[in-house]
Amino acid sequence: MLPVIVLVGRPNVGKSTLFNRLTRTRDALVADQPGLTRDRRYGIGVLGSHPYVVVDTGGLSHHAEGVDLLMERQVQSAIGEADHILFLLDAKDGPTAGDEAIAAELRRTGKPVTAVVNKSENLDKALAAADFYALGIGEPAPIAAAHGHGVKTLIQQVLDSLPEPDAEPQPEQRPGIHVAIVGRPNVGKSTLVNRILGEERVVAFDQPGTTRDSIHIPFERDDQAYTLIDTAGVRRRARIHETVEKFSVIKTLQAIESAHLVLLVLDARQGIGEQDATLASHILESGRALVIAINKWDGLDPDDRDHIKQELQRRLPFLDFAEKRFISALHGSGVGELFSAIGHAYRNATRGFSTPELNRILQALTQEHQPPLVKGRRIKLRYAHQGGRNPPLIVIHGNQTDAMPETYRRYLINRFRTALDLSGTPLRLEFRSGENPYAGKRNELTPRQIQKRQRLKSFVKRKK
Ligand SMILES: Nc1nc2c(ncn2[C@@H]2O[C@H](COP(=O)(O)OP(=O)(O)OP(=O)(O)O)[C@@H](O)[C@H]2O)c(=O)[nH]1
Ligand SMILES: [Mg+2]
Repeated sequence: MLPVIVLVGRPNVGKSTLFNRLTRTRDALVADQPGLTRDRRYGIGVLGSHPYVVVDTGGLSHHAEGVDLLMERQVQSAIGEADHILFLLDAKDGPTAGDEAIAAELRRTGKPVTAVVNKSENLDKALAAADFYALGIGEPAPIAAAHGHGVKTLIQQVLDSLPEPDAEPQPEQRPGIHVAIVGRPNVGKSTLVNRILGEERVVAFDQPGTTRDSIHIPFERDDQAYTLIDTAGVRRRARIHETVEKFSVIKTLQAIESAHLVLLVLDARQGIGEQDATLASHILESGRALVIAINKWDGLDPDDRDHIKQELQRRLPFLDFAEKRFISALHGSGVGELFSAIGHAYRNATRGFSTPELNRILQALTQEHQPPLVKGRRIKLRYAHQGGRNPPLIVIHGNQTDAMPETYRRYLINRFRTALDLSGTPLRLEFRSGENPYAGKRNELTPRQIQKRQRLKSFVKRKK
């Protein structure tokens, strides 16, 4: 499970500035998608290869100060789910009465807290920090969120201070395709999980330890192993009807992150709301393969069905890569088709592409539509190869690729997707300029050609 770092502090101390800095790399991957709404309060940050959840508790509480701010229900629930709290302070203001009130409350939570002294860029860092010792939170860490000073060190210290995860089996060790079932409360997640498991052999599963833990349930279907990651909370198998779910964005983010594939459940009777769009944005940022289940399809009249299909197109255009299945979790209709879509999406997400195939496509696409001119010089795209799986990543080497406009990138993504018949998974492109490892002396050989040549060379040597 990803560790959770929660940012708290008076208004205007720089929580959102720090949040944006920590989550920015992720955003960049899905830049400028039309229709994408981003919930700016929850995000994923990455330090080295260690992802973590960040929560910005500000923004809601524009008039609240001190303890009032911490009394907000959303702030309290974030603090409840935190592994570590960063208590932001303003170096220019020095400690205020509001800060002291928050400090006293935070000490009471018993959670690990670091006092973070922001806006320290033009100050003597040690002196700026010293002012805040009196809050009794321990040694304050000076940073300047707007400039990035001290931020990496701070996060490194926080991550290092977290207790080692338990010896329980890590999610990676559980068998098969890991499917996270996510959706806002009462879309029918629990009913769907019961439907799926009611029909299949359940091996065994863990009970959640804390409110934010999901349940991992291994099972098999048509000789394929799966692990369901159920975010809906504790259920009884016998009880088909849902009770009120304890919904947690943090739990959902963690489930998405630990899954190979996400099953997003929507409610055909409620339409697509703000919370659905926010979850959809998080899924897109994660890069996971995706199947969308539109639930409660039973008994809808044709007009309503048309309406929801249009809504999908209008509200979630950035998820058009995902396969959609219309189901009734209650009656079980469409659940079989759901699994064929899951299998299909997973296979596509983990497929390997040959370098010659990618280069053939790249050549055809750049011939059909040349990359644009930048300051009178044309962007050149020379060579493509696969850089990763789930999501598939295609790395394209060329010149001036930093200036690549979003429209041309989208053209390439869409057409690569069609050419590779790649539904069910996002596709990422990465451009690299001036570092084509196969360019120059070697005259743009593919890795395979290089390998062949080397083999030939050593063969010739041995003959001598
Ligand atoms: N000088 C300086 N200004 C900063 C720094 N970090 C943030 N600021 C500025 O402080 C102001 C408030 O920053 P925000 O990030 O919006 O603060 P916040 O804590 O999210 O505020 P609320 O959401 O209203 O509680 C903005 O004008 C920022 O540009 C910093 O490191 N140095
Ligand atoms: Mg803010």
